[in-house]
Amino acid sequence: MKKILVLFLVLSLMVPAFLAFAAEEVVNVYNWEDYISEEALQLFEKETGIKVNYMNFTTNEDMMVQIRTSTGAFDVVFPSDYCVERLIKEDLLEPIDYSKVPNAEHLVDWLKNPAYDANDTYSVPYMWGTVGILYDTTKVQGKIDSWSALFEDTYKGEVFMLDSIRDTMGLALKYLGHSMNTREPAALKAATDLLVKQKQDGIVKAYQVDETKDKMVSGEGTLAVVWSGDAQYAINLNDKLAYVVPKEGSNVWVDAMIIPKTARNKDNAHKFIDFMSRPDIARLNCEYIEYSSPNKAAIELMGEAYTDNPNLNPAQEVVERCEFFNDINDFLTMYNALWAQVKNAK
Ligand code: N2P
Repeated sequence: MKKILVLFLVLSLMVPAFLAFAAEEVVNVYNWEDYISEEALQLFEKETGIKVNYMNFTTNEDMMVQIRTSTGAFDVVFPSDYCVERLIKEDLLEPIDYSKVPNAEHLVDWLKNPAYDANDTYSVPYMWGTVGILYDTTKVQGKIDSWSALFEDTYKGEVFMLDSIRDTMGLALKYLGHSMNTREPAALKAATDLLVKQKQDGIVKAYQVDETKDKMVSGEGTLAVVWSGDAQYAINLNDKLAYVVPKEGSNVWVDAMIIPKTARNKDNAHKFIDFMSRPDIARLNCEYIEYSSPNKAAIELMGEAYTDNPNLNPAQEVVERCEFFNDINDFLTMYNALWAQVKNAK
C-alpha cells in the first residue's frame, strides 16, 4: 500500500512536468558561425516564449549536406543565394507565408525578386556582403587593389585563404578574367593551377574560415581573403587593418532565411524570420556582426555610422564589379575534383 502511494505521488508530480515539456515551443535554427547577436536570440525567447535551439555551420557546402540528410532537424536555415537556388530546384523548401512575416516589407528594393528566388517565394534576405582582401597596412608593400597580391612571393607564408570552394575558385577565376560561374574546363583548370602553385610556393599560411579574423587582429598574417563583415569586425579591433574589393571584381552575396519543407515548427520559423526582419533587431544584428543590411528601416536607424562606412555600404561601382554565384551543381563533380587538387597540393 505504501509503495502504491509513493508511486502515485511520484506520478502526480511528473504529470505537470511532462505537460510543461510537451507544451514547450521551440525553433531549430541553423546559421553560420559568428553570425547573430546573442541578445537578439534572448529577446526573441523572452518576447515569444519560444526556445531557440541554435546550431552552426562553417560553409554553404557543409550546410547543404545537413539539409539533405538531417530531415526535420531545422526550422530556419541561412543559406547563400546560389544554395537557395539549388534547394528550390531540389524541392526542399517551404514557401514563405508573408502574412506571417509583415517585417519583410523593409527589404531594400535592389534585393527584391532576386534571380535565385523569383518573387522571393522561398527566402527572406538576412545580410549581404562581398568577398575581398583584409590586409595589414603596416606590413604590405605598395597599394593593395588586386587579387595579384595573393600570388606574390613577397607575402610568402603570410596569406590566409578561405577554406570555401566557391569563394576561392571564384577569386582565382576572376583574377584570370573569367566569370565566377564559368563551366569552361580550360578556365577552371587555369584557376586550379594558380591556386596549386600558390600553395606549393609556400605563400599560403593556412586555409581556414572563421579563425582568420582574430588571427589578423593579432598580426599573424599580412593578407587574408575574408567576407566583408569579418573584415569590419577585425578593423574595429585593429585600426592598422584595411579591406579592399579587388579591381578585377569579386563575389557579392546574400544570405537568406529559409524554411525546409521538413521543418517541424513552421509557425515558429515564420515568427523567427519576422523577428529578425524587425528594424530594431535587424539593426542589433547588423551592428554586432558588421555585415551589410538588406533592411531599409534598420539602415535608417543606423544612420551615417552605416552609410558612411564603405565596408558596410560599398559604392555602387564596387557592387557592380562583383558577381553573384549561380548554382553550378551540374559541374560539382568537376569542381570538387579540382578543389581536391588544391587542398592536397604539397
Ligand atoms: C560567417 C559569416 C558568413 C557570411 N561568420 C558569408 N556568407
